[in-house]
Amino acid sequence: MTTTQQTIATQPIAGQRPGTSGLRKKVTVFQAPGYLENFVQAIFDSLEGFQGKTLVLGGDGRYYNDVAIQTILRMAAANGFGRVLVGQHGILSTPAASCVIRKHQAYGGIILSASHNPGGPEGDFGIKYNIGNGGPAPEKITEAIYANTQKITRYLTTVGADVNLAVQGKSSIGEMAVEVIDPVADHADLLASLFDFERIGALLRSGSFRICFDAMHAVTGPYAQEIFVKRLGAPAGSVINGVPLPDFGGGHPDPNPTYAEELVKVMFADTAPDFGAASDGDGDRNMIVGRHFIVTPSDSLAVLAANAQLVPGYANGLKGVARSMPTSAAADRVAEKLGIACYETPTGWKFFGNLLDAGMATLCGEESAGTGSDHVREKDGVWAVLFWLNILAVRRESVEAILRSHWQRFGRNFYSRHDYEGVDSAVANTLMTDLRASLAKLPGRTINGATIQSADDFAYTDPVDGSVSTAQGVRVGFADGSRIVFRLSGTGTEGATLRVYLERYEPDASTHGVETQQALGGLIALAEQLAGIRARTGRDQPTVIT
Ligand code: VG1
Ligand code: CO
Repeated sequence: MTTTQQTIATQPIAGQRPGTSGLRKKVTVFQAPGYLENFVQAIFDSLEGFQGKTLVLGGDGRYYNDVAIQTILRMAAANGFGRVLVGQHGILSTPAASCVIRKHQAYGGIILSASHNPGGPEGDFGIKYNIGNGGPAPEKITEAIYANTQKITRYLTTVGADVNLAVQGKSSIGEMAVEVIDPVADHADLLASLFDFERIGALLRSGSFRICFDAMHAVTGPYAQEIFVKRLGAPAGSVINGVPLPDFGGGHPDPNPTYAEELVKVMFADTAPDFGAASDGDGDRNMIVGRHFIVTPSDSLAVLAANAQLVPGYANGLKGVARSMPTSAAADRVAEKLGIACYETPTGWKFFGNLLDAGMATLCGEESAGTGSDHVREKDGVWAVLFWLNILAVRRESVEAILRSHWQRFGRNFYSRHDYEGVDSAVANTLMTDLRASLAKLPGRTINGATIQSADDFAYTDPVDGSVSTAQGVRVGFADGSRIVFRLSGTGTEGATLRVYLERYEPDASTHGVETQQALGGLIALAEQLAGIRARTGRDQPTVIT
């Protein structure tokens, strides 16, 4: 292909600081001239020694994915990459991209996704950079990228025809090779090496155990089809909303009881299947539902850790577990029984990378429905579903029975997250500033009969490289071990989202059946007293409760 390299003059664009997981903005913002190009060039300018090396490229298939991929291919060629591995149709789920980076020893990868945020021309778009271990770039790199966006003067690109992404195969842009790869195969093979596909397949084909996987018209459709239907033999109707659409069918691809309404309906019907699951826009989250029973993500992590020895890939035991700070301590209790370490990190998968690389943790999880292991360096939705299916195939008990016996053994961490979405940014920031200012005076105070034992703004020192991350969320701990955490989302694109995380430990099995919001009623009232959410935001209830 004939190509001409071009250097295009540009100017810094404000607001290109990556958040919890990459840069996320409205599609219309990304469509502005130079917006995507500036950020991509800022990524390349923050890297060293990639000349001639391999870049992995793909996204969740949302609106603008196809346009952005062609732009990035041209820029990668002009910047001197030797080869790009790009998913067919521009598709790669986030965990699959991580898998491909690792398997093909790429220099790094660019993933196009705004994950659980809605898509379409009026929706969101996102981009993030992953390093050679397959995981999200650490803060040191994301901050360097941001610094570059503030001083950028030019970007490099090439002029030439688009690469045909519809068919797998090799082509080139100038000196750079382009390989359009099967987006599913590498990831499916890796998962097949970890789980007992024979046993899971036998269960799914038995006719006495039915599953429903809701791909929410997002990226996991093809992965679920290949793995659950083709390789494991589940009946075709086991995957619903399996065709990826640029606008996710108008839905909100966030697998929680509010947005995965259709799955919840199926799983609470009289004729409900035995097991239900959903994943998000880019395939890294998972929601696990039993018959008439929703599993909270924090409990799910704890159950996986407690049953890991039943799964071939983890039968030799876990090196440790790690959870994000706002995730419940259910996993800590399992780790304690297993005699392994449990690490507490800030929100966002990038903080697990060092622990996984150093062999300090095997399983990681977040309360936001992310679970994963050292098989890749991202959370992995289909992996979590297979882990559950493997446990179910061995134990042959219902999801609910497994949870109830888990609580009996370890006690129950009642847990809920209340999100207030689209709050005025200034109001949300003042709320957090005021909370932070009140922290020093809180310990020792008694409110509504509850004594505050500790109060701080979570700071994390990475045990591997010593890097420090501050202001990661306000924590208020009570004398009975209960906890409230307040933080602002770093993935939203409209105003601010206030997240309030509530947790109470209950050892007494006779009260484990109490409805969660009721069990947390006292804490919900305390959160209101501490932060004044109603008066400040004008909201009398959260937008989403998970
Ligand atoms: C949210 C979740 C966090 C997760 C992040 C990316 O971040 O709380 O646990 O790692 O999304 O997930 P925040 O800053 O909005 O709370 V994904 O699946 O959207 O890439
Ligand atoms: Co996601």
